[in-house]
Amino acid sequence: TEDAATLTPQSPEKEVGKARRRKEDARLITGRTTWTDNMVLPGMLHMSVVRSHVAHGKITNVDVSAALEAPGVVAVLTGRDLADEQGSIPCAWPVTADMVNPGHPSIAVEEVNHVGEAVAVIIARSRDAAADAIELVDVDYDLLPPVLDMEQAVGGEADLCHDHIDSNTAYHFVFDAGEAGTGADTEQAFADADVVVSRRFVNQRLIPAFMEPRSVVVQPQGENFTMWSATQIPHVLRVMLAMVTGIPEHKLRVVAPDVGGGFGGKLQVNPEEVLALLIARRLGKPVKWTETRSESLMTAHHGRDQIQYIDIASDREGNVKGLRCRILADMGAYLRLITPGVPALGAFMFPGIYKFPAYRFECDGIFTNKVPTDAYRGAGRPEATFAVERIMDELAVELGMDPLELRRRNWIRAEEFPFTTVAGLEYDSGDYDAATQQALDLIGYDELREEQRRRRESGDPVQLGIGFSTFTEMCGLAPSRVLGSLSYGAGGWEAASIRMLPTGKVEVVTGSTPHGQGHETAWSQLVADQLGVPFEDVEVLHGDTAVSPRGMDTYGSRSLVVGGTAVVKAADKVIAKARKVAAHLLEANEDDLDFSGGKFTVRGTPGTALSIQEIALAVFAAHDYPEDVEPSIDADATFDPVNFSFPHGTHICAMEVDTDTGFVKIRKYACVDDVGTIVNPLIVEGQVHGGLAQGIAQALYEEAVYDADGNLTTGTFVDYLVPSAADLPHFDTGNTVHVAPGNPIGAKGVGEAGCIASTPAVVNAALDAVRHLGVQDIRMPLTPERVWRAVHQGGDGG
Ligand code: MCN
Repeated sequence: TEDAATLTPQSPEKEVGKARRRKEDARLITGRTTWTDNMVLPGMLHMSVVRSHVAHGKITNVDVSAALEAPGVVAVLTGRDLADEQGSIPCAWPVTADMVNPGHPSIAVEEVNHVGEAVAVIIARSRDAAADAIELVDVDYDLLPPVLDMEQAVGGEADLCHDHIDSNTAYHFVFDAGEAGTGADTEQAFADADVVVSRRFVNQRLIPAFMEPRSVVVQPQGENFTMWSATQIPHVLRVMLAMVTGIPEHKLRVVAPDVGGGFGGKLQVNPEEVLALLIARRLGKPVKWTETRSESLMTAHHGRDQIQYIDIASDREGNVKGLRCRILADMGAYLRLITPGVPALGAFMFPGIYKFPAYRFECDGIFTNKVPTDAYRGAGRPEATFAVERIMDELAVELGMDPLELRRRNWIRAEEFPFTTVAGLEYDSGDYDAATQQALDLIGYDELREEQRRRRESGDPVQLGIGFSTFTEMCGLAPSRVLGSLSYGAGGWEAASIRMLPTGKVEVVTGSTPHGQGHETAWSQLVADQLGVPFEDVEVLHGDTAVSPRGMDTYGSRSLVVGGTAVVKAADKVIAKARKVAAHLLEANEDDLDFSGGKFTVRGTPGTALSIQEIALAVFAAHDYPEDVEPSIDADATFDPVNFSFPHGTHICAMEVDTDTGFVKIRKYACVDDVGTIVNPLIVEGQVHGGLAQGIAQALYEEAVYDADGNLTTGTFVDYLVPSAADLPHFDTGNTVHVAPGNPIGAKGVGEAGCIASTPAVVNAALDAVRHLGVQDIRMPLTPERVWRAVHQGGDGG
């Protein structure tokens, strides 16, 4: 790694590896903190949004006169009123040079392209007054036919999603390993293969469903503006807002106070953020907007939504020969921050952990008159993992092989790392055999197979299935040069600063922006070890562009690998600075000083010691420091690794399927993840649990459904089924540890792993239970009705 720091634990009892309870949790759980919606500013006005109830139409008239008369209403603005200043929200990831981008207005001017699009905003003295006036705004539309089905959208006679663009295809992205020089010719590989299995998988549309709804407050102060927003990306947001509104970046401060979850759903530049800023500027008053839960489900970006045509080629012995993927990816109506890049990122993960000699990936990004899609936990990698882990099972069935045996035959062996895949990625480290063996032991595999056999033989209406997912993923989204070559505008490096305060306490400023991941705790553990100071003496500051001016924020399970390493590097610099002062104070040569447990000692004279915390005070209060040193013990650092990190794991699900009712029940779930060095095992386990909940939810419960007119019919939590803890099984989790060579901590990301891995394990388990009844596929989510139909009527139950 370029200019890597070294992780040198100093305290006698190491903090890294300790299952510390999260120091931020008391305030997060009790709510004794500032969420954006808690903020009340003098003279603050409230914004509500009038939204389109049609999926596609020309706006012929917006009558705001009645709303303007309503009590408490201060202003009502339409798209036309804001047309000159609203700009277009940019898309930061144009995946091809000829990608078609219709632009993304914050508020519709001429035309609406999905239900829920903003057509007017109301500004009132109270939130209730703003909400009540919504129904007083009359909007007339000339209806246009909505484009809702991707396969129809690319058919010959299709209606158009945007009538000023003559196709519904935003881009056609191809990765061909033969052409890239990373693999053999795919067509030839398929022509020469003994067996080819082809499947069409539907990876359904999901809603991120974070706990805290989106919320924004803007305070104008002369030419300056402060925005508080429940966002994952205050740094990126500030840049984008400056570009969209023309407000100079240095006049704009963005603060993400404590944020109640994001899962990729708050990795966005929201139209409402732009609108609140424009209106605060126009009226010279603070403005707040907080969405309702239904607004959130209907208008915050969605995730996934791919139709996948997957072909796998193999010889009779089960040695895979090639993989061919053709993807239709639903963009929704607009290209938002990284909409087009989500499936393109997945392109590199479809081969999974297997040694495919040949690989071709093609993806069409399709416009539909639905809310745009974008990142949702895993962003591109769950879709890829689902496809490859499902098709491996299908091939195993075709070959009459054990699905685990097929995987073993084809996966990268421990001694082959680092391994360059057919997609051109260099996987860093791991041992798939070891993780799998541990997972098999955890779940009690042999007994489960025995039970499966008994149930099958006795014709038990409740059948048992066992499903595998042996996955890897690329995370620690960083290597700037790689991301730059993919035209990816975010990610990359991360920054950190450390300041020793006079009393010896330590302030750590990080560019990452936690919204539930526990960085304050983990970063404190890193710093406590590096500087040899008590864990409690470290305070971690984040999420405010005035406090942490440089940062790339939190997504792509990047924060520990990239941001944590920047913290370690800053700590090394702090120690180097303190060493100079220590040499001066101890009247010794710098080279004769040892630093351990937070103390400098002079080699050979063990009695003389000075702690780094004492040095901080000496510099501040006694003004005692050498001439060539600045009077502060602080340092800035950035880190930009040269590769991604590649956590991996084996997930096994044992599932009961009641063939009479279609009900499924996860009997056991075991997973062994390898995330390299673990900084905090409690946080890691929590991250895996949360990820599993979301991955299992895709398999069993969640789906965003639109009706034939383009209305979201799952617009409440009654219809969009987010599981609670009671719906989920006990998880048996374990770890193997293969350190990541690309960062000094040796860590790999964990924030998305559970979500990426679990979905195919669950679906494979359900299919394993009922294959002998002739079932080939069941469409997600596996509702009782679908399972029952697949068992009793054939097809995928959809
Ligand atoms: N960690 C560790 N040892 C490791 C790896 C990670 O102790 N080997 C710890 C880290 O110190 C950090 C946490 O685990 O406290 C997650 O670290 P990391 O994998 O670096 O992921 P990020 O912090 O970058 O978080 C992003 C990731 C993503 S992409 C989504 S989506 C997601 C997730 O985190 N959204 C979440 N987890 C979430 N958890 C909560 N509560 N809320 C969200 O919105």
